[in-house]
Amino acid sequence: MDKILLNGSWLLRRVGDDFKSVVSSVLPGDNYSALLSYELIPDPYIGDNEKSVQWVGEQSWTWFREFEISGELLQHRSVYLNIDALDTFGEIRINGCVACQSDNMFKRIRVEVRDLLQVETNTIEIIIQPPGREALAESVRQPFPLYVGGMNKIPHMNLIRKVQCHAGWDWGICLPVSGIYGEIYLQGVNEGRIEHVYAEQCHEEGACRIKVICEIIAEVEGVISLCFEFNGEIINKTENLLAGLNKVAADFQVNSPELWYPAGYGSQSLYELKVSTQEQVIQKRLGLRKLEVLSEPDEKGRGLVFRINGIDIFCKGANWIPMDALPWRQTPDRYEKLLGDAVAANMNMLRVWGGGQYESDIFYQLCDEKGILVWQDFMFACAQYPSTPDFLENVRGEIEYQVKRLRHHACIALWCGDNETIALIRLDKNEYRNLLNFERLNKTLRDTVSACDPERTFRPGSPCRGSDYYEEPFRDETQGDMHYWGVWHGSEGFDAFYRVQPRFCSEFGYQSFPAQSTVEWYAPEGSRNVTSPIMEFHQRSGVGNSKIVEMFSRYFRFPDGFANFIYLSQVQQAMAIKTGVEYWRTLRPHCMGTLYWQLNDNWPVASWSSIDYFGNWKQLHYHAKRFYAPVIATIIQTADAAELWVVSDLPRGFSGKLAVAQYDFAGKQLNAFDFDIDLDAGCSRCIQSFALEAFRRDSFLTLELMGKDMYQHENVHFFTEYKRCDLEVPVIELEFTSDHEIVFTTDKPAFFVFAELKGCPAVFSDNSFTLLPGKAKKIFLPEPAQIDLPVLKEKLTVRHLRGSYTE
Ligand code: BMA
Repeated sequence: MDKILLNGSWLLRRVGDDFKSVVSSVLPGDNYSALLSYELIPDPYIGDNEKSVQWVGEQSWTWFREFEISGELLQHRSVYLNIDALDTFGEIRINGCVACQSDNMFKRIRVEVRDLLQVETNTIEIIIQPPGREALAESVRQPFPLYVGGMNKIPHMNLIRKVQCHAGWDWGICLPVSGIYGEIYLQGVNEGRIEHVYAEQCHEEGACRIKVICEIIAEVEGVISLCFEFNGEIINKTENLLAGLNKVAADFQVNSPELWYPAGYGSQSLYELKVSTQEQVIQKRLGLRKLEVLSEPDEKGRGLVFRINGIDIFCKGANWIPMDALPWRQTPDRYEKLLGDAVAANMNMLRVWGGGQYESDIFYQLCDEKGILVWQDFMFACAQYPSTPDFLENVRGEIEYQVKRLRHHACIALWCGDNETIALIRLDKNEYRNLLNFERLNKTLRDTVSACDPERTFRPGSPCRGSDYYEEPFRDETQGDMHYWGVWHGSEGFDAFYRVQPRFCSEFGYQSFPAQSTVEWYAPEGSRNVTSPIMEFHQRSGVGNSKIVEMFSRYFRFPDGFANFIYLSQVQQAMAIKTGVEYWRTLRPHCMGTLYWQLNDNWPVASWSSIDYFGNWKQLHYHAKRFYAPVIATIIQTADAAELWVVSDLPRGFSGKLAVAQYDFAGKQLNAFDFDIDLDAGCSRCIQSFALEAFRRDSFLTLELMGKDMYQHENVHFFTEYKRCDLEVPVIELEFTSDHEIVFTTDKPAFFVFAELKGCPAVFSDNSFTLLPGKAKKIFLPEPAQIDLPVLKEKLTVRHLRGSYTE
């Protein structure tokens, strides 16, 4: 027996309580989730329960369990304890003796414990201190005050190495959880312990050379036998080890490799890698691809281009935040679903945002499998961070561990220092001191990346102009990545997107409310009004609701009632992001990426997400599927012209037909134009510029793109704000042709037709679409809904724009 898993059932007790108040806590897991499963606290996501559960985060907690070991394990020269993540300030005791202490949840714990163990029954106890108390204590040790930003509810959160949004955010609940995540085990080794396995790739014409590197830590000098297996080839190595860190490498070559591509560009072939000693086996999967991140100066400034296997990728995606504020609920099936939803909306990149967490292995494995490139921030966001020697050393260990853990993943495209911390430097009059403070930490990040993963690019932060300098990061359209918040924080109209031409927009967003059923879940009857205290409690942006309402008044007729308010907020959000993305896609190759803020929620809340906490696709996500499609047609409307554009991200040519038709609101066709389309790989072209005066304002255009290979894309354009259009009242009829197929017909044009299944996060084949008279629309629930037809009919609600107001 070389390895003993300690995951599973532990006992949890509040420090100071007697043994009667023990509950069982399944690890990996957290204290809030354990208490919730015993109904010792109310569900923090409902109503304003968050307020009444803060005490949990203010206490110290002890996890305890017994385990048996055999004499055989103790025969090993070394037995170490592994804990993938301990959140955060913990002391680990084995049989009553302190094994180690922790202060950084982003660092793996590995500690020698053989001398603390005994044959047969042992005890392990992990005591975790309240994070807020530790943060406060840390603040006293700082040489000068650091600006903490406005997002966290717990003071000095920036001083501790814990998920920053555990203390709340402008979309996040404040739940200062404590917990233990990932794998917890004891491992016996005689020769040396494998710390990391990663690989370097060198691509040449028709072949790829792979150097597999195995890092081993030995307690004392010795000899190790290692077996490397890759692509059917086996290399055995016997090496002398010195005490401390050793590296053993094996070289492979794959001729005519099946290359790994991001989604939409080719397949995601993965090669199995296995490295083993007598006691340890490490298995990984490698995607072979040539990754280049280009930011060379050009005539406009400096772009940001991800080139994979020689193809310049237009990065389409969103920002990713932790999937749940309760870590216990971050389960593999939810990762699978959410990442599947990203790919289903034609995304090929996600940015793991710096206020959250380095994700668990399953996230990156799925991104490898699904072809999602990962822009990986390091975990610093919206605050100033310390640069004391202790802090830098702590962070250096964290970055080394995370980079070596993750660097074998084909999906990781970039290491990025932080989210928006540079911007805060100017908020303080001590600009030089703060700049030096920033640079010390950032240099530590950069130096650690170049030592641990020299193959990849490091950028100091997001946004920033380039790898080596950082001034004026937010509004630079000529260089690097940009966070554009003019629409939303800047209260500009959607046309403002047309006045910005980013090289790569890594953040821009617009808020909406979650699905009706989600709102009803957290807001009890009596509070279903957007400005009721509970609804405002589930809106964490102080300006959120007023911005939504104010923008309604610019574009829409005011909605009737609560349900239409929620519905219209989603229409508005979808229109905002669609406007930005479609315009910026026409700018390629000037602009080569759009990642909207944000893909997901970590609790049920009004936010910028396109998928709500329960997995319901908001209307934005259905629009994303269309506006992120590989080939699109769109109208860019200027002061006097309606420009018809087609954009293709395909790595090969595209040919097909584009049918443009003009209708009035009664559904009468006024005009029709047909175009033959022939596009080169990865290009954008203005097909025609129509004089705007040629079009009546009380009409709309439909664009239907049909490729020779059955490819289809549809779009709709209005010439003026929706509120100025006298839409006719449509009568929409539904025919249920099976339990997962519905045919929609209408007598008048209907816009943003949106079907929802109450209480069931079903994803429809299409939604939030335009329905025209004489053109039936068939919608599928992808899997047989497993709902009886009568129940399906009862649970289905259908809304549309004209139905959201009376007149
Ligand atoms: C961005 C993010 C987050 C924030 C969002 C909305 O800049 O980095 O910090 O949640 O804005 O305000």
